Amino acid sequence: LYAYFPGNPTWPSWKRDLTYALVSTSAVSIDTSVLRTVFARAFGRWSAATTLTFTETDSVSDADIQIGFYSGDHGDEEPFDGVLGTLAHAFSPTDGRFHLDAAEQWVADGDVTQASSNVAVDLESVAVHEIGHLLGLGHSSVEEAIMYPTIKTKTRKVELTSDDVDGIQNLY
Ligand code: TQI
Ligand code: ZN
Ligand code: ZN
Repeated sequence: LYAYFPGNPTWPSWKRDLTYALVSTSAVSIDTSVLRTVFARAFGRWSAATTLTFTETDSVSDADIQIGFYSGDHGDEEPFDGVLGTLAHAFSPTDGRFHLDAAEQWVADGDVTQASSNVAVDLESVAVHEIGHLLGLGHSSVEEAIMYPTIKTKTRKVELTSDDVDGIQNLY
């Protein structure tokens, strides 16, 4: 079953059209255009299940959600840890911070299940999970769910399950 954060924080009911900005991508070797496509696809999976919309903006200060790649200590209380371990984190509504560990071997297009490296991580899979947190979902007990708390490396898991959909539809 899906879960929420303590107190069930959500984006307010007057804000159903959310914006996001890519604020720090220089620490990762993926083209910005490719990153844009991957994040747009990940947000699209949640907008398809709700009345929420997500639009990329160039104005970082106006963006509801700020996405960036960082390594090690990066100014919050949760430093990244190098290859594997923590891959990314996002904060509950309405914080909007979504950070990814620049030390991971992110796969943004290709097929992660065919990667020669054992530490390749599928960017879209992690993004779909972290967007769930940004919107107010905690971790699910359903192993197939996007919001389940573990994922195997070299796995692509991007389709919302009925558990994820029930969870988000009961919030929005
Ligand atoms: N990052 C953890 C996660 O997103 C960070 C975290 C732990 C967290 N507890 C939390 C975030 C509670 C919000 C609320 O779950 S992670 C997965 C998964 C991670 C893990 O790097 O371990 C994914 C990031 F679920 F697959 F294991 C993305 Cl998809
Ligand atoms: Zn962070
Ligand atoms: Zn999580």
